[in-house]
Amino acid sequence: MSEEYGNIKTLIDIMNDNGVEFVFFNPGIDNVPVLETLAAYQAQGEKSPRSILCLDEFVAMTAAHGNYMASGKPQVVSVHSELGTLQIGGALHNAQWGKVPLVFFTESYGPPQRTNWRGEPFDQGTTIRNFVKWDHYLGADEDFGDVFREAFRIATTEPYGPVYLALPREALWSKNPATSPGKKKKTIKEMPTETDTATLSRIADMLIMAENPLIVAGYSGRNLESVPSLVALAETLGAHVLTSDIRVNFPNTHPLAALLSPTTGFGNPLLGKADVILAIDYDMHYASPPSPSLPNTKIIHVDIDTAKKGVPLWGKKPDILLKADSSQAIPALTAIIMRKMSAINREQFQKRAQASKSEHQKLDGEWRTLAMSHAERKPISAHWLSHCIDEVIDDDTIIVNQTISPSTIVAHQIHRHKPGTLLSCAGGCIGWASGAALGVKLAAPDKTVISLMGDGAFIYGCPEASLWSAGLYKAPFLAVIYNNRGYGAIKGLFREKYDVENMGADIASPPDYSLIARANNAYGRMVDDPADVPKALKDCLAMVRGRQAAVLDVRIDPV
Ligand SMILES: Cc1ncc(C[n+]2csc(CCOP(=O)(O)OP(=O)(O)O)c2C)c(N)n1
Repeated sequence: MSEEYGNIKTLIDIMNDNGVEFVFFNPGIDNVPVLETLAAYQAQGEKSPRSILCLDEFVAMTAAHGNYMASGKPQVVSVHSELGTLQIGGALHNAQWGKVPLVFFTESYGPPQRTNWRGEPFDQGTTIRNFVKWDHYLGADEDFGDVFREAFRIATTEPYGPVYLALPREALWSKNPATSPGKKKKTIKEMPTETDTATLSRIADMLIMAENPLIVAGYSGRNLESVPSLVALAETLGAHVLTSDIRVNFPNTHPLAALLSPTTGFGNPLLGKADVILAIDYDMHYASPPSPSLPNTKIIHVDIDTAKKGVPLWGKKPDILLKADSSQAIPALTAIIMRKMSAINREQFQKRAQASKSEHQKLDGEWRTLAMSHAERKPISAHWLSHCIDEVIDDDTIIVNQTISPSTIVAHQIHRHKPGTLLSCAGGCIGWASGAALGVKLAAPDKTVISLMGDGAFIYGCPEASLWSAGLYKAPFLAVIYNNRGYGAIKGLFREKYDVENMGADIASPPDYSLIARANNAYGRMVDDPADVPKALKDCLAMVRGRQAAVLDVRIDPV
């Protein structure tokens, strides 16, 4: 056991206290003591997180993001100074939007007297300040353990988010003895947010009175028990639920799940019909509202994050804003509604639910019929590919999804009802799915993990780095590429908004992605015939179950 690095031993104690299981890292010179000490702990079977080498920092951050989504546990990322920090890039934006409780640290870089172009002292934290909850440079007079404990406290206080520490070399290489547990400052645990029953009672009244209530859920499914409790709330009210694809918030197989028709354009028409919208844990980030609500629609917003950093909700303020932990608020609200509603209400809500059931069956059938009608269509359609994936997966398979232009198709053709079996990226940085799948598989080794992405996303995601780590750490996943040979979403936008047909954004003569897989000890396959898709998927999954990662490059219809 390396006795020398006292601060690192303190750090390992703190990570153990916080339930950290992995340190996703890429080395610099100054995190060597961390890596060496972790290796020594592991060699001696002492409790410590496992270090996971990622050959690109983007993958380290993304794997941590995926690991949190599947495990719910705090994460640690360690990379080289400002250079590793810059390489993390957009993965940090994704972790911020994904509210990932994460501590990442680097050594500080360059001589202390270094300045920026304004002559100000160089401040490494400015590189990432817009994307974290807190950043800190460890000063000479500060206690290493105190600062790390504070970092974890901030990251794991709701709403969760990433924090960043820049550490001087002397702190990482310090040979002072570890801070003894007796000297440890206590972490202040915040009391859980108590649900405000008076406000819930007002919400219940508003929902009972509503003609067309609509529930919109963003990330409530991060608490797995919230899925059945949201089902109970929706069934009590006979209300539709429109869910984001970030998580399984509500099963898309449930008769009250608000489906689109395959022929409808962007935005769910139910948003324009609802007289009361109950938004739960919902961020509307830079995307514009899917469709405007009625001017008199009442909006109720229940969220652990009510500040929303100035992000508006459909451009209007909610009529009721309740800061609450949705895993407590949802069942509490259902109980109040059940107590308050009359026999007439009950009958009316049941009728509403019944009408939704036949509508749901009709719409679901339309999607299926459309997919089946594409069974022989060339090039392969995204409907057919998604339908084939739906046919081959089991209830426990975890879909890690960052499809862009086919996202609505994926959301309707792939059926997910079990909590935790669909994970998507809340942020906008493309390239998330492969690294996230690596992190998910490390958190859920017994589950089949399938990541879905476009060809653009596959390349942004540093496929060599994620496949390599998947091989080394026996964390195999299947990556399915919806290969439309270009940046479909951007092309679609230009076509629709500016009538530009050719903007030169085709990835014409695409790389052979199956060879990238093979170069990294993964199984690679390319399909361009719709008849081959089911068998290719099965073969890839057989390889994954045999503990080898796989990439299926599906040449789909360019949009
Ligand atoms: C890192 C990054 N670069 C650029 C963009 C802008 N962008 C948004 S969608 C998109 C196209 C992505 O292509 P692909 O993953 O193949 O999906 P497709 O649109 O073809 O379905 C791009 C380039 C982004 N969001 N993130």
